[in-house]
Order: sequence, then structure tokens, then C-alpha cells
Amino acid sequence: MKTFYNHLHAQHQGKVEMFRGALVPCFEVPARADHVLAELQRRQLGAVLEPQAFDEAALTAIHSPRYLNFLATAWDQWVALDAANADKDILPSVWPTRTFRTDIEPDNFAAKVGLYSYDAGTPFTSGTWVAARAGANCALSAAQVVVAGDRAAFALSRPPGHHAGADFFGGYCFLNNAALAAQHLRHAGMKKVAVLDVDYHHGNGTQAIFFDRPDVYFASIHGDPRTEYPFYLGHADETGSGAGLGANLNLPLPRGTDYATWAQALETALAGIARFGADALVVSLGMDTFEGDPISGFKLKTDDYLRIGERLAKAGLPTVFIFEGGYAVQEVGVNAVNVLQGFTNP
Ligand code: OKP
Ligand code: ZN
Repeated sequence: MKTFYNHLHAQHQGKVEMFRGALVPCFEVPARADHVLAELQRRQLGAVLEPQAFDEAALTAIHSPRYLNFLATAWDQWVALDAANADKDILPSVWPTRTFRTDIEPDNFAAKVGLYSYDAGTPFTSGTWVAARAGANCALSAAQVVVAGDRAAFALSRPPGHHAGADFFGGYCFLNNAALAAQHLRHAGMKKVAVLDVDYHHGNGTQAIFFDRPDVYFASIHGDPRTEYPFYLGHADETGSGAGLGANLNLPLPRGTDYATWAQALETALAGIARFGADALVVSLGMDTFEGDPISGFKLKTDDYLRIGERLAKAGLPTVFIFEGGYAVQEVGVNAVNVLQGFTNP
């Protein structure tokens, strides 16, 4: 299985995120991807390649031009406010919730940041745009080789993507890599594409992007949003809207869920995907279901990830894996590569 990796991911290195009234060190760190890369190379699971560069049109297929323009210019706007800002990350502090207007982009920079974000845990740094674009190119390149006939491919990208919507960032995510890959598969002629999100956190961005579409099925297994981030989406009664009704499946599980219960949810998700009749699969591969994850609550063990990979292979679909969360930094490489190994070599 080919892996698409770009060292520019390390340019996205947030300093702090807001947690319980304090700024704490970021959990989403460059070392996460370094560990996955090292483990891939150690096990010789396939070539590690530089992604192709895709143009603006691949991004505007998912994200709004207004949002992309903001991401591309945010850092320069920030430093133009005050040269001393160059040493600080951008963190949002104000948001247009409910009755506020979102059709007018304010001139005030803090107000713009809030317009395009939804939490105070996602710092935007000097290298965020460069890294996010490189990550999107990895996802698109992985989709491209699957279009060209590879059974599967892996996008080893940072920052993650599944919380990013058409026009907002949050949850450590800026560009929705899984959605970009799914849309690329559709564009290249795959009639029906399924996105399976196995990150601990509900992929609210991916769900929102495809919620009204009948051609992209979204299935997610995640911590119950009543207690788990992102809190405001991911309930079982969200089944799609309009032409997309029936093409969204949420399987929330309580904190403390172990592999036996999680694997039943995986069966349910794969049954939904089979009934949908997908021609290709995109997996949002978050590794924060691991028992040692510092910000999550499931109890999966390192060997369980081999079983997950085996089971995904049995679904029999061309598959694009997209790296998402997983914050047990020392273990994330072994766990992620276990999925890929289980998939290729059961
Ligand atoms: C991103 B992905 C921890 C707060 C958690 C956001 C979690 C984002 C997870 N102090 N805040 O889905 O792995
Ligand atoms: Zn997560």
C-alpha cells in the first residue's frame, strides 16, 4: 500500500489550546505523524511518496472560496495587526452563534477568526495553511492512485480534517481531507462513495458536508456527543436530509466501550455501507479509540487494530485511509500501522 506523506505537516505546530480556563500544550503535535512514518518504514509496508500538487478546484469542490481565502491570508493579517503577533498563535475568542449574521465577513480580524471557527482549541499558526494544503494533497493523491487501480492507499497527513466543514475550522482540523478524497473519487467516476469514520470523535465536518447528498454515505462510530467532543452533532437520529436521507449513520457509544462492543458497531456500519452499495471507501482513521489515549474514553488495545484492518479488507472495496486523531504519541504509530497491516496482510 502506498503512503502519501509530506514533511511540511510539521509546519503546523500549535503552541497552546484552551482547556478549562487555561492554555495548555497542544495534543495534536508533529511527533504523531513522525511515529507513524517510522513504524511504516520499520515494517516496510509499502512506498512512502510525496503527494502530487492539486489546484484550487480540488479544494473548492468541498470548501467555500471565502473560507479558503481566509485560511490563505489569515497569518499575514494577524502579523499585520502587530509584528509581535509573529510569536503567538491565532486563537478565536468570539463566535456568531445562532441569531448573529454570518453572511457579512467583518473587517475586524478577531471577528473573522470567529466567523470561520467553532472552538478555542484549534490554534492557527504561521505554518498551518502550508501544512493543511500539503495534507489535502496527500489525501487527494491517495484517492488518485485508488482511482488508477490500487486496492488501497494511505494519506499520512496532519493536521487532521474530519471536524472541518465547508467554511469552518475546529477540532484541530482546517481542510477536510476525507471529504476531499471522497469528492475526488466521485469526480473520477466512482458512482457511490462511503466514508467510514472510526476516530473517537464524531466527524461533524464530514457529516455536514455530505448530509444532503445521496451519493456519499457517511458512517461514524464515536463517543456519545452528550459527553464527548464535538458535543453538538453525532446523535443516532441524524440520518441525512433531503436527497441524502438514509445516507448518514451515527453509532455513538459510551465512554469505556471496549473492542467487543466497538466491533459490533463496526459490523453495523459496514452493513449500512454494503446496503448503500458503495463503489469505494474512505476511512477517517483516527487512533484515539486506544485505551491509552489522553483525551478519549474507549478501551481498544494495540492488537485490536490488526482485527479492524482485516475486517475492513473483507468489505472488499477500494479504500483510501486518511490519518485523523490519536494522541497517545508513543503508541499511535504501531496502532495505525496495525490497521494497514491487518488490511494488506491478514
Ligand atoms: C480531534 B480529532 C482536550 C479537549 C479536546 C478537541 C478534540 C479534538 C479531536 N483537552 N478538544 O477528532 O481527533
Ligand atoms: Zn478524534
